Amino acid sequence: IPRLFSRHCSDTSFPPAWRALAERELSRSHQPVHALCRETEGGLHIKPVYTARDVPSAVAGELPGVFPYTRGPHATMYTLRPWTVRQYAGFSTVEESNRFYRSALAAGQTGLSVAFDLATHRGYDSDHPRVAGDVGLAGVAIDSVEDMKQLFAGIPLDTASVSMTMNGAVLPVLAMFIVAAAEQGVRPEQLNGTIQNDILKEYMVRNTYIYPPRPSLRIVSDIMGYGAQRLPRFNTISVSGYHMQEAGADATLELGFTLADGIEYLRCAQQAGLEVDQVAPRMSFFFGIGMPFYIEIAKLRAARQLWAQLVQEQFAPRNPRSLLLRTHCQTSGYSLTEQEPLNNVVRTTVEAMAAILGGTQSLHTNALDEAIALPSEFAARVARNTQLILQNETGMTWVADPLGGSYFIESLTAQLAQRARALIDEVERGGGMAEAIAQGWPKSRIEQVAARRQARIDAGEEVIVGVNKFVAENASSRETAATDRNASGSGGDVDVRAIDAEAVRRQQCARLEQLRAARDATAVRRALEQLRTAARTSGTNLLAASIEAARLRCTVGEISDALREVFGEHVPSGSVARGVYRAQLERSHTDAIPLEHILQRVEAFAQREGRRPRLLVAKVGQDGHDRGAKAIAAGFADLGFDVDVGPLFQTPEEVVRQAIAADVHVVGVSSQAAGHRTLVPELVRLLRQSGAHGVHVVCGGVIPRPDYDALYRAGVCLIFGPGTRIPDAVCKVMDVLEARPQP
Ligand code: SCD
Repeated sequence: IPRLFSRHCSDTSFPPAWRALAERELSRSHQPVHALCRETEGGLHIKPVYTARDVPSAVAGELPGVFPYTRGPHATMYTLRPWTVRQYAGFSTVEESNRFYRSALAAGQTGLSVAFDLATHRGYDSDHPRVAGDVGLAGVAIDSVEDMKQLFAGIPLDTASVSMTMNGAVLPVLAMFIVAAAEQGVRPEQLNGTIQNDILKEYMVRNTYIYPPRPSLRIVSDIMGYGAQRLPRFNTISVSGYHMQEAGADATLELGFTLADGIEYLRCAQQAGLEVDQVAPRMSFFFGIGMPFYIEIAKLRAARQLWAQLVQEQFAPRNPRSLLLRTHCQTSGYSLTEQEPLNNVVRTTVEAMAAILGGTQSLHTNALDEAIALPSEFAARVARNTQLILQNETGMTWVADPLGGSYFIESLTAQLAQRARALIDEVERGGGMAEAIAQGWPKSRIEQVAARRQARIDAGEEVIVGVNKFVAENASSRETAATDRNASGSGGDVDVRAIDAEAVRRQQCARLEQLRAARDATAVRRALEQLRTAARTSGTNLLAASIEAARLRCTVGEISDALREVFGEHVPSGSVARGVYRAQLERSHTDAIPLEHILQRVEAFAQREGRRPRLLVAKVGQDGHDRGAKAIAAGFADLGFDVDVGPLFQTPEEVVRQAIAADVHVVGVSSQAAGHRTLVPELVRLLRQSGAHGVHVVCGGVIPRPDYDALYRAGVCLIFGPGTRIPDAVCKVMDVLEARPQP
């Protein structure tokens, strides 16, 4: 949190006795007491001391398990049952992931959480040409019920609590889960777990959508409707703020937009003829927990309070369970650094403590190597043990809401609730969250905050230990050029998990072939036709139709394609937050960045070449994580480049076509999901084949050091790891451009 002088600290903000003492202590540094007040980037005001006068009067009577549930959804909280240790995992094949889940449960994990690969997320079978670089990489590949059965082999689905993060291809995946359970002898009524099924935030930040918003919202309410009838123990939606935080949202934006999404889903369910008490008790939430410790604790408390009040006001439920906000939390991936990865254990522990003190129901703690690659077995064990230590060794479970009544935490909770409420009111006045998303303003507000924060980090105003301050002496430059490839960064000293993506894809393709040969082709055709008919007409539940299709061994791709034919596909519009990054840098007045020099260098290039250096920021494969790409685009544009931002989910051929059409100097590929290994070499090859020899390819994102050599050999000229300052990246790219022969 930056320390800023806050105009909101008035003379009456402090008790006179404290003020006198503070003034005496400050006299040596000639500072006023106001200098100790802070205003966070998100606009929260933090004073150096709090007293009973700062606590809203209503707080005194609040109890855990009692409206408005600020202090927790249950009266006894962890004293009766601690939070669920639920680590999000999934990689390569179903056999590998199944082995991992079983060993995690044996080692103390209490819930499962499945990560699917990007091909599955986007509703493609593993043999589809668009997903050649994505199968089995950022999660497990699922093509059919047979895969799903294997994923849970030996795991009894009537007792295991399973969360599945799926939004785009939510129908086939949930259907296959229900069928796999049935073939284990478990009825839908016995299933307990959660499906994410939160499509609104996909359009805003996460990008694993398939269909346009309207039919997607129908899918959400069909799933809630089916759940109300058949899945009494299953949470049919997990309304997620986590991804907003990862995309750059501050606490107020995350809280406000997430709860506004929740309200929109309840309205959707109501419009589909469901009662609030049929769906709200099985809605759950999901928040990200970053490093601002107190703010994150207050955020969870404010979330429960606001949700209970909003649902009470707008839907007047009869069942008090409809008012409970129950949540999963995940520590922040964005807060992790490639440099000195062991520091990440400390960061994750602090974040986990905030989630626990905030009263989460379920928790994922990130692995120390997640800024570098998919978690290794070792890193996953440390992450799990972090929770087990907190749960078993510290006494953190002894008391319900241990910070309840803290002057500061109660005051901060009230402040956050008030700010988020103002944002929710703004959304509601504009017609609700679906309308706001259609207009695009929540996304651009998050992107602006992200660009400003990137500038503050680049200027060293926000400290990240080992990255922009207290850098280890032996740490090399993070931007490693092809000519400097022996430099080993400090991120290189942990083993990373490598996945043989080609082998996974071959195995999945062989399985698909077998499946298609063995099933009843006529029944499959009929089931897919029924699904299309259900999609065309309202009133037939799409999950019920998908379950029948899954039972007959239709694949994820086939079910998704049947719906694509009727619903079409969502086409996102690209945006870049221009001007924000540079304005923040200028405000920072930092000597660390030679802003004028960089601008002059770019200008000189433009004079010489007759046009500005032009960069195409590209995302290849099904990797929709675009915070890095957006930050790069905003920063380069503000430092003088002409910047094109390519659409998401491109094939290498499509990127090459756009690069040539726009006549760019540089293609910058941002990779967060390991697709770079196959897709980037292919991209360079196609560029060369097209005769575009002068176009340079640079890469950035989560790229493990062991991959660097192969990328350089393939023709990539620069690789930028996490933590790279944008001005440094601009200078490196300018070095390359200036070294070219003059036109
Ligand atoms: C618990 N219970 C209590 C109690 N504590 N009852 C009385 N007194 C107490 N003190 C009861 C609950 O009511 C419930 O029973 C049961 O015990 C289980 O507790 P729970 O609190 O519901 O816990 P859990 O089953 O773990 O469910 C937690 C959530 C659930 C509700 C939050 O939705 C969940 O697990 N979500 C996880 C989502 C997830 O993993 N997402 C990963 C996302 P009843 O049920 O009978 O009431 C990953 C992701 O997106 C990563 C990023 C990316 O990919 O982009």
